[in-house]
Amino acid sequence: NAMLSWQRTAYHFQPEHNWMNDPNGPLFHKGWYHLFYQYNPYSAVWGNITWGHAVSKDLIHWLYLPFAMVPDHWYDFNGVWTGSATILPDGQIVMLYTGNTVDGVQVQCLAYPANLSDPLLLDWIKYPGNPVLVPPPGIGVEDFRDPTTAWLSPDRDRWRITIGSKVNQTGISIVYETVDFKSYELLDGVLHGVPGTGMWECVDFYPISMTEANWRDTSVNIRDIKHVLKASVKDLTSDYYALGTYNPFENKWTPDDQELDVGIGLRYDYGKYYASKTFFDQNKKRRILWGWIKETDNEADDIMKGWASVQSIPRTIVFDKKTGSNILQWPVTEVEDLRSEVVEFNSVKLGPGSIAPLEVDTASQLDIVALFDIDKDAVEETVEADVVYNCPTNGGAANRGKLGPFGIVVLADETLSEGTPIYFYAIKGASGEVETHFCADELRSSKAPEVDRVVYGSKVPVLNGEKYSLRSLVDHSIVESFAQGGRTVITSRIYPTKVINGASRVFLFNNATGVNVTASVKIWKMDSANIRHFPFDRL
Ligand code: DQQ
Repeated sequence: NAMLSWQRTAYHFQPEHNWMNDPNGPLFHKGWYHLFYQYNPYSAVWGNITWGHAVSKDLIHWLYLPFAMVPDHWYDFNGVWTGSATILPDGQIVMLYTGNTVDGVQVQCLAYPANLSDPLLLDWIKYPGNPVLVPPPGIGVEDFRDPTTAWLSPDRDRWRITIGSKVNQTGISIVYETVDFKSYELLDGVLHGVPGTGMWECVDFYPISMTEANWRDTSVNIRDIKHVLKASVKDLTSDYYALGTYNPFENKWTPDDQELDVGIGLRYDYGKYYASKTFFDQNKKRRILWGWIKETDNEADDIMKGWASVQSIPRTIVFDKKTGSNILQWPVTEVEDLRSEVVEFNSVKLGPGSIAPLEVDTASQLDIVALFDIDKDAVEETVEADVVYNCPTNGGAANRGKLGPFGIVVLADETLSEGTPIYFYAIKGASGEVETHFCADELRSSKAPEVDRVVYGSKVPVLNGEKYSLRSLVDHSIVESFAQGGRTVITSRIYPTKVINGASRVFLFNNATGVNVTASVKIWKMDSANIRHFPFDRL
């Protein structure tokens, strides 16, 4: 089936065959970036969870390695589940992961590389004393998983980790202290909890510098630092984060803004994105975020394709100094090495209700950067009654307002019978304030019968003097879109039926009724990444 094979991505990481989910234990060691991932060796649906393993020099081109860990002990017989790596000051690598036991109990297990001098870290030893942690009193045996990277206690003589759980419907993160990663002490209270959010999976906890672009390792805790707490909220299948302050003496993290707490406030990504994990890249002094992007077609198609899921392009994370209230996510600069031919469209005028095709051939692998200016006088004169806008429920790009929507349409066919608009929608309330939303509309993305077709999105801060700016990475069935330098991000899985290689189109549009828009766009064709098996025979 040509359509199904067209959907395979060209520069996003995915295994050759079968099912993949969460990224696990990312780390940099002796010149190589390592990615481990939840993997089913036998089929394109979830099960038999094993740790897949791949390495890269640049986070873009990858070499598949043999499995790092398989479910072969009583304590992980039902799955070698998600875990994280910690690099100790002496260079040792500690891997903690969740084992799902023969009886379906979630326990934490320790593993380490057999040979640290091997840059590929091919062999992993499971600690003979596993499991190192079992669910504590009061915690359900199926609600105790996904240990984080460890950070140092204030005296720097003990390590701390946190593990996601829930009590009734309150999502929580539990903290343990350890010296040797073999025996642990449960700390009083919880790092944080939010009522009503349910089970917290894949908790992540790390410092973010408010002043420096360069990153700090996970253990730093000084004044110009905030801490990010992220939970993958199972009931909402979404990754929520919040900025806050960590008090290590009290074992407490407090959000900056109660109303933007974990699970009720900001999301890393307003599209399809889950079970993410960061690591500190000591090679380039930056924090990098990985995330799992699930299919939104149906299981039968996944089985026919023979694969399911991709990983996002790794993103750097920094604090947004301008707003002070969010992080910025941006594709690692290495992805720009895949850019080849570029086409530029400068100052394209888009009157209300207009659409302009952009001459780009083979539009299925692209890096698009677009800037939009809207007519200031028209904005001044616009008075809207107090409009409430919400991307998912306001009818997508066909719904016209005075100041939006305007943006791009990707993965479209010539006649626009299929296409996915990525756009801004500005509204001016009675107060005079302009509020902007960033959305991705899948309603007409595919004529296939059984795929999700939703509108994603959320608000995005657009500050005085800023243009509206977006960047979209298009790679066959995935589009990752970043607004205002990465303040709001949306990942879409799209399954066009009309677009076969070479025939896909990009359009600019302005569907606002009351404003002229001027657009400037740069579009790079993206080469395919080299993702293949490690050539052991040539060693
Ligand atoms: N996936 C893993 C769990 C984790 C979940 C199992 C999140 O450890 O909680 O494959 O997607």
